[in-house]
Amino acid sequence: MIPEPICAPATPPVPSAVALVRVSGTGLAARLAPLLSLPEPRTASLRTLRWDGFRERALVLFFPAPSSYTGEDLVELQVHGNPLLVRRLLECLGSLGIRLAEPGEFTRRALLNGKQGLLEAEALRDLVGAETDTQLRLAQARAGALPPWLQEARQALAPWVARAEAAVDYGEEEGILLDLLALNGDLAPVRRQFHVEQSRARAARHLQDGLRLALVGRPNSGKSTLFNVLAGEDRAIVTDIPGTTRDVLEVRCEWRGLPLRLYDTAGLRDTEDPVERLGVARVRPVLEGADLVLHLWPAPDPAPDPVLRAALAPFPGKVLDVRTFADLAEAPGVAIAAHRGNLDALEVALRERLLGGLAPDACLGALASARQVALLEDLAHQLDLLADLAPGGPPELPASLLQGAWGLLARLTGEDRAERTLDELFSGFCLGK
Ligand SMILES: Nc1nc2c(ncn2[C@@H]2O[C@H](COP(=O)(O)OP(=O)(O)OP(=O)(O)O)[C@@H](O)[C@H]2O)c(=O)[nH]1
Ligand SMILES: [Mg+2]
Repeated sequence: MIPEPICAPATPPVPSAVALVRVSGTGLAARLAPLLSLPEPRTASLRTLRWDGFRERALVLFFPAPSSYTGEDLVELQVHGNPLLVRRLLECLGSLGIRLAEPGEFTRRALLNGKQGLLEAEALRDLVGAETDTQLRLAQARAGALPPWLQEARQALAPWVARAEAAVDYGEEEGILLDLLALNGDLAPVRRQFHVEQSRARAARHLQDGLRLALVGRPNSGKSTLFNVLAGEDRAIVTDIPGTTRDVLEVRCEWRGLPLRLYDTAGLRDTEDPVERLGVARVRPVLEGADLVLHLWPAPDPAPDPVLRAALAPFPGKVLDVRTFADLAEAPGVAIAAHRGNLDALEVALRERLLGGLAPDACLGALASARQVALLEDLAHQLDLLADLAPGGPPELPASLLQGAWGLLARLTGEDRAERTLDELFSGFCLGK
């Protein structure tokens, strides 16, 4: 069945110099004939579009199938950037039997027509959504073809999947055995690579999402000062009056190559002030959502505040003690003086805790979406189970592990074309992509 032709604005609906409308489908020359005659392929040409009493000069580009983004005929119309004009033009296209595209439908067609792989399409979604330099670089590094290590894994696995299947099906009659030692020897480099990629992917995933850091501490422990220095702007009010911050403030920023989502909170303490109490009550959900809770504990304080200790007790794995006011006293561990820009210890600690010690650049090209990271974890686990099998057993178990790994690999690269994966992916796209 030939898919219906689709159209969509590729630029946002705000007044601007130029708006771009894309059309994709089969046989667009005939379909668009009432509106315009298509120019030479890949040559920008001026055309006057006439419909319903409108008369619009448009710059037109035509990419005939299959050499286009979608693999179908693709036409791009550049018109004046007036949202009303674009709406009327889309209505005119509708009257020619060209319907409005769903979000991501152009890319979906590119995928189905083999113009793009699933990993590429996911990188594209992340590229469009990137908010910091590091996120942009990460998405761009993933935008190419299948990573070589995935191709190598596929090549290494393929013959063993076939051999294991043969051993299960014909083992007894034909005497075909599965040599588990040779198998695991052969797959050892793949397994090692999976482990490397796993750490890279976990770190890349954090960078992709932005590291969620909650700043907590007793009143006047320097939370807002640190918040402002990391954000690179004076967002939070800083005073020497305890209880200055009463609400949760959020800022997204990039600090030393680390995309951060920072949450400044009210100092946790028992207080009679009703406004401050409300602020304290709002801290808990922030703690629950954070990747890491920075517990600011002024270096001159001999012990942390007991109210705070109790509040942080339910989150043992994700609290990092940060000693502030390190200019006033010595303290072990991560010690900083934010108002002097002395933050190196914090940078090291964040990389260690959240990126497994990797530098952001070391994550370039790594898998990064939640879907990809989850599949990679399963894949690595499958090969680990295989490596742990004792030799001499029946071939069914290794065969099913190999089959499992093979299936996961196909899901990861999108070869299995699962509709659910595609629906999930494209729901995150914007119109006209
Ligand atoms: N000497 C020194 N002073 C600091 C440091 N960090 C913050 N201060 C000062 O300590 C005071 C309190 O800082 P804030 O950042 O407002 O502290 P806070 O934890 O946000 O306080 P609340 O919002 O009231 O809970 C301000 O006068 C800051 O200038 C530091 O590392 N060294
Ligand atoms: Mg504050």
